[in-house]
Amino acid sequence: MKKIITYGTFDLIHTGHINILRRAKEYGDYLVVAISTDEFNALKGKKAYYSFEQRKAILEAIRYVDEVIPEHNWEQKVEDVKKHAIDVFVMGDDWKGDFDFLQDQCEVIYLPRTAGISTTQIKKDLNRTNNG
Ligand code: C2G
Repeated sequence: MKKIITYGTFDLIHTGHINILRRAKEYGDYLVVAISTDEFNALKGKKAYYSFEQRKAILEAIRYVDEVIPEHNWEQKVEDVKKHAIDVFVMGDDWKGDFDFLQDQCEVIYLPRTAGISTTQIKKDLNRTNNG
């Protein structure tokens, strides 16, 4: 069984997230998604709208996702790849190069981001609409 892993906050799920999850799954048979805990998001300077538990429940309902695990820190990826016997690590290409250190453990693939959509943009648009 070929296992894939990807990481992210996955807040306010949108088609950009769905696209990368669908394309990541195409590289194997089993997709593990590590989602940032609320505490780690604070470290990333991000505040998710949905809590970790809500984001986890939403991801587990997506057909491409087989397992959801917590992402507590930047350092856990080496351990995760070992522990989950991962064959392929996939991230959006805004991270291109940042995780090449995993190349001696597994295949590292960066996929093009979906243009024109992001959680930040959604929040901005909603604020503008609500505030007239
Ligand atoms: N993404 C995408 N297209 C978009 C928006 C996001 O392909 N329009 C991808 C990102 O490249 C990333 C994944 O969706 O691979 C999750 O994006 P975020 O939830 O914004 O995650 P991020 O803040 O990049 O956290 O250790 C890695 C971090 O946890 C990644």
